[in-house]
Amino acid sequence: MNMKPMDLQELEKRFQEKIDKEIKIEPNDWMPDEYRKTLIRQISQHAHSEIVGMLPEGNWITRAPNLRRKAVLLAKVQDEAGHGLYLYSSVETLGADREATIDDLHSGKAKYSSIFNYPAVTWADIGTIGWLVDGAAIMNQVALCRCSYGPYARGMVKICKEESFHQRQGFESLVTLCNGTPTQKAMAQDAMNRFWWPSLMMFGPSDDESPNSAQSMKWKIKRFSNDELRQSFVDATVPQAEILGLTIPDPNLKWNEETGHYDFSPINWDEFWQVVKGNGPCNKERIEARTKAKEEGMWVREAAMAYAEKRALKKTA
Ligand code: BYC
Repeated sequence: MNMKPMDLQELEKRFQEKIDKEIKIEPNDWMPDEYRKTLIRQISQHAHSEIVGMLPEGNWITRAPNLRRKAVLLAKVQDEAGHGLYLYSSVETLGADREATIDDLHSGKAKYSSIFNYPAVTWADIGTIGWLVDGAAIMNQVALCRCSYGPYARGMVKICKEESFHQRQGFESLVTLCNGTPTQKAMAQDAMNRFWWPSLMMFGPSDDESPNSAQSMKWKIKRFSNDELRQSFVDATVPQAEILGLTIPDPNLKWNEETGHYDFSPINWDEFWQVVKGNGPCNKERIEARTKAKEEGMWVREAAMAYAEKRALKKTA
C-alpha cells in the first residue's frame, strides 16, 4: 500500500484503540499486516491440527469395542473435520488461499499441534486423548472465544461446545476402563503415562521462550500466556485423575499452599522441539496420510469444479 508513515501510525493507533475497547476486528476492517500474518499463521495451524488430529482416533473407529463407542468416536472425528473446515474458512476471510495453506502443511512449512505426532496404540489411548488432549485444547480455546478477530472468536464458540462434549466422552470412557478389570485399569494408566507430558506440551513453549506471545497478548489474540493456561490445565486435571484412580507420571507433582496451584516437574523441551521440527514418532506418517488423501480426492474436486463451471456457463447463456 502506498501510504505515508504518519497515516500508517494513525491507523495503527486507531486499530489498537479498538482492540483496547474490546471491539472485534472484522475481515473488511483495516488491520496491520503483522496482525493479519499472525492470525493466518495461528488459525491455519489450528485448522491443520484439527485435520491431522483426526488420524490417531480415526484409526480406532473400526476397532471400537462396541456399537455405542463406535458411533460416539465416529461423531467425534467428524466434529474435528468440521472444526478444521470452519477454521480454514476463517483463514480465508483474511485473504489467504485455502489450497496454498494446505500445501504449506504438506510441504512441512506449516506446523500443527505436536500432540498428534504420538501414536494411539491401545483403546485406552482414545479415552485419554478425549480427556487430556481435548481437555488441554478447551483450556486454550475457551480463551480464544474472546480473541479480537471476529470470525475466529465466533468459530471458537461452537468449537468449544463440541470440544467440551469430547472431553467428557473421553473421561466417561476412562471411568469405564478404570472400573473394569486390572488389565483395563493398567491400560488406562499406561495411556496416562504416555500422554501426560505431550498434553502439557500442547500449550507451547514456556513464556520466556515464546516469541509470539507478547505481541499476540497486546493484540488480544491471546488472552492468557502459554504457562498460565498450562498451569490451569494441571490444576483442573489432577482432581480428575484422582477420581479415576490414575497416577500422574510426575514424582514432583504437589499442591502448593502458598501459590494455590500444583507444582510440577520441568518439561522436556528437547523432546517438544524435536517433535515440532518433524522428528516425532509419527510426523512422517501423518503428513503422508494427508498428502495421500489430497491426491486421492483430487478427482472429486476436479469434478466439482467442472460441474460448477458448467452451471455457471448455463446461467450466463
Ligand atoms: N505444537 O510463540 P509461541 C484439537 C510453535 S486441535 C506445534 O508460543 P503462539 C484436537 C508455534 O506455532 C487444537 N508447534 O506461538 C483435534 C510457534 O511457531 P511459528 C490445537 C507449536 O502461536 C483433534 C513456536 O512454536 N489448538 O483440539 O503464540 C482431536 C513458538 O510458540 C506448539 C490450537 O492450535 C505445539 N504444541 O502460541 C483432538 C490452538 N506450541 O508458528 C483435539 C490455537 C507452539 O512461529 N493456537 N508451537 O513457526 C494457539 O493458541 C497458539 O498458536 C499456541 C502457540 C498456544 C499453540
